[in-house]
Amino acid sequence: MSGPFGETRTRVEWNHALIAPDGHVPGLPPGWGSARGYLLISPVMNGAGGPRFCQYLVEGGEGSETHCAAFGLQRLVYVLAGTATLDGDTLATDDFVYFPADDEYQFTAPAGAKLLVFEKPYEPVEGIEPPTRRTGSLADAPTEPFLGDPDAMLSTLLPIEPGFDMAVNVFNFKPGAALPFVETHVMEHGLFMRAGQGVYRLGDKWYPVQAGDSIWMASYCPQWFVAMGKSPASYVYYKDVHRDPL
Ligand code: UGY
Ligand code: MN
Repeated sequence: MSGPFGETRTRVEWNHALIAPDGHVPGLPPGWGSARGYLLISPVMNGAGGPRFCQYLVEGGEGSETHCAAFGLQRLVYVLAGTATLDGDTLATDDFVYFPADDEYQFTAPAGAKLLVFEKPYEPVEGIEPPTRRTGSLADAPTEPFLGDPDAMLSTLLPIEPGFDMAVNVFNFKPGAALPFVETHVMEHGLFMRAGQGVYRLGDKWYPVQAGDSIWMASYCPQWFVAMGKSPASYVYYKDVHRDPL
C-alpha cells in the first residue's frame, strides 16, 4: 500500500518509469478471458514517443485463458510463479513461451500462477524468415558472465538471430554487483524485478528498487544498476533488437 500521505516510489518521467506494486490497478488488453492482471507499460505512457511495446502481469485463476494476441503482435509469456498449460502441455515456474505474430493456441493459467507478458508488433524484413513458436526454460537458456563479470550473469531466452526483433533476457546479480558502466543505447527496455533489491539509475535520478517493481527505459535513457542487500537480485527484461530505427 502507499504511505498514509500518498507516498509511493512510482514515478513516470519523460524517458523512464518506475511502477511499484502499491499503485497497481487491474486492467488487461482484450484476449485474456476474465483473467485479472495489470498493464504496466504501454504506448500510452508519456515519453519520447512512448514505449513501443506492452508489459503486463496476469494472475492465474478461473477464466485466465487466452488464444492469441491482437493482430500482428508477437507475445512472450514468462511464468513467474506456479504453472500454466499450453495446448495440453504444462509450463513450470521459470518456463517461457514465445508466440510469433498471429499464432493461435490454448493457454490457461490456474490459481496461484503469475505470468509476465511482453508484446510487440512484429517488424518483418524482406528476405528474413520470421521466427516460429519457441518454448524454453530459464535453466536451459544460454548464460554468460556479463562483460566478463561472473557476479553479473546474463541469460538470453530467445535466439540472437535477425528474424527476432525482440529479446528477453534474465540478469542475475550477486549483492554488490553492478552494470559496469552507465548504458545509453537505441534499444528500449521493459523490466520486471523478480528477486532482490538494488538501486537503478534512470536518466539523472537514482531509485531504490525491489522485487515486484517494473521499469520502462526509453531509447537513449541513461541506465545503471547496482544490486544491494543480502540476497541476489534478478530481473527479466525486454529489448527491441535487429531493426533499423529509420
Ligand atoms: O541488454 C542491456 O542493454 C542491459 N545490459 N541493460 C540493462 O540491464 N539495463
Ligand atoms: Mn540496457
